[in-house]
Amino acid sequence: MNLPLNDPWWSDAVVYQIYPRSFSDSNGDGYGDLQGIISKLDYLEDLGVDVVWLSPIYVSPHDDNGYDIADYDAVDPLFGTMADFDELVAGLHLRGIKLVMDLVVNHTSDEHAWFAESRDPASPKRDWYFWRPAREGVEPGTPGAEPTNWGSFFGGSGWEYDEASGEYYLHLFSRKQPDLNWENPEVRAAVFAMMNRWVDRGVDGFRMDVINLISKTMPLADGHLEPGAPYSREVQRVANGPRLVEFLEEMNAEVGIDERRLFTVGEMVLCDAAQARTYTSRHHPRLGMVFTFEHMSLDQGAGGKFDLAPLRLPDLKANLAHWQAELAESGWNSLYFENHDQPRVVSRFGDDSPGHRVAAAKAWATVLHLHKGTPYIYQGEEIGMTNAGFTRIEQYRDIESLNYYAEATAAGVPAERVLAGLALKSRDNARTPIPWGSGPHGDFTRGTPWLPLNANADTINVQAALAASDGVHAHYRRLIGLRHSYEVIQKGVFALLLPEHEKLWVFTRTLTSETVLVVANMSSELTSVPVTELPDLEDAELLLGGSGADIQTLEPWEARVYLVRN
Ligand code: TEU
Repeated sequence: MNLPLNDPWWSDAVVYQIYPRSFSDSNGDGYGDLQGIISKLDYLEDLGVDVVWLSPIYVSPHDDNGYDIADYDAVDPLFGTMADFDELVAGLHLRGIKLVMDLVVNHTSDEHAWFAESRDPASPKRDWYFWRPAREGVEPGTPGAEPTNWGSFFGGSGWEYDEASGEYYLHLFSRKQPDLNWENPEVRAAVFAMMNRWVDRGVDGFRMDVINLISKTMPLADGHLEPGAPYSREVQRVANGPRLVEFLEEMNAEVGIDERRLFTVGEMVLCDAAQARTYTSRHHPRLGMVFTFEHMSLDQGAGGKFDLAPLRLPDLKANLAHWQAELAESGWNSLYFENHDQPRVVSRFGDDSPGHRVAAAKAWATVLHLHKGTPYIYQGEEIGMTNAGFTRIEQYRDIESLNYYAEATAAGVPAERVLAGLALKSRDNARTPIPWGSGPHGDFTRGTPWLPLNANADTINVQAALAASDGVHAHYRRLIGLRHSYEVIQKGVFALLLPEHEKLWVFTRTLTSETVLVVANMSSELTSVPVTELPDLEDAELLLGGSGADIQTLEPWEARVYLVRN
């Protein structure tokens, strides 16, 4: 069914992501939980967000912090009970906030009952996963015997040998995350039925984990191998497989995504803007929007995310502008700099030194939130939280970080270099618990936090942020208010100015007779503005930032938003 051409309800919405284990702990076990979230609902309402995206709370052995699900229909006792969940839904809805659940269906946990059954070659569920014999002519279980040469996203081979049956199963992520075989219609039916149960329970949509990996190019075959590399990184060839659109359309129909006006966002590794347009076009809606990775890879070299490269501002501006243009007429953008997999933006692209942190966090927020699309705030971003500042491998918990450390140091990379990469890029940078106040462990828990808090939690915490009338938190409230109030911010046509400028990020949004102009100094130096190249600001109204007086020179990280009525 096609969506009517009127705007979907999320076209003026702002989303807030909660990573439950790090949000707020109510019972003192060191892990955040559902009652902890419930205790902060007034905080979310006051911030003004419209949607909460909740990272996984399902039963899980937590090999990948809940992205390895053992039971899709039950709440992990670590987080609470189904009654707590119902209370959370009711509390959010009472405040006019919608709830979007994480949907992780490219893979399950190896402890899921489906996989347990599937281990038996005679089971009708054998085909629910990708079981394959060893490579022909190679002794099963020996090096090189994997059915294909694919590597896993978390290091090592993408295949795990199962001695009992003498076959291998595919896992694009950890060996405890076996990939589901979406070619099998029973798998799809089981997933759609599960989604329907959650919708019936009151959830308003889904954030779909690595959803463009569900259709794989069959038959599974070797990928290109770089000289000297043990495994192929061309696991990419399994993204955007030939049946992806078909599977998404079937899901849409079976779950009633359009009829029930459900919010959907598909996380898509290796998806370009043209593909995103076909997935999010409002004439053939398969998804509400897509999470791209392109802008998140501009500060890395050919060696992957831990191969650090400096960000060139013109590249980042160009990438966002490209997505704005590609999805301008048909399709819809998501807007994000942070999530539970990415480092803190103020440390990564900004300046987290005490003199610049607040202004830099506000500048990054301003440019993101003034683009066209749906902005996402990741918990803690709204108080300008910084990277974790870990210096020892013992401080990390993330499976990707630990595997990378083990592999890289074994391959002879000096530990200091590996730690330097992790300090900038590890996923744990985003996962440190939220400091609510300046008490022990930032008032996150009465017990011992599962991951250490940032060392700066005594100064960078929610209590301090709420007290600062011109701080990062107040700034986010204003940005959310602007999106709710101005149609030009929701719908205005985007245009990038001064694309090659190394420090200034300047763009306009235009709708009929109104133009919004954003001028931001994305650097820690005073920067002069070539005013003759900007729209005339004589009668402009300053909506946000600065004193409005002199725009010839911008302070470090000063960002201004003007409204010009033509
Ligand atoms: O992430 C998908 C993904 O490919 C990357 O973001 C990955 O986390 C890593 O950063 C690659 O370097 C999603 C989830 O967001 C992530 O937390 C899960 O670990 C992953 O899928 C598997 O479910």
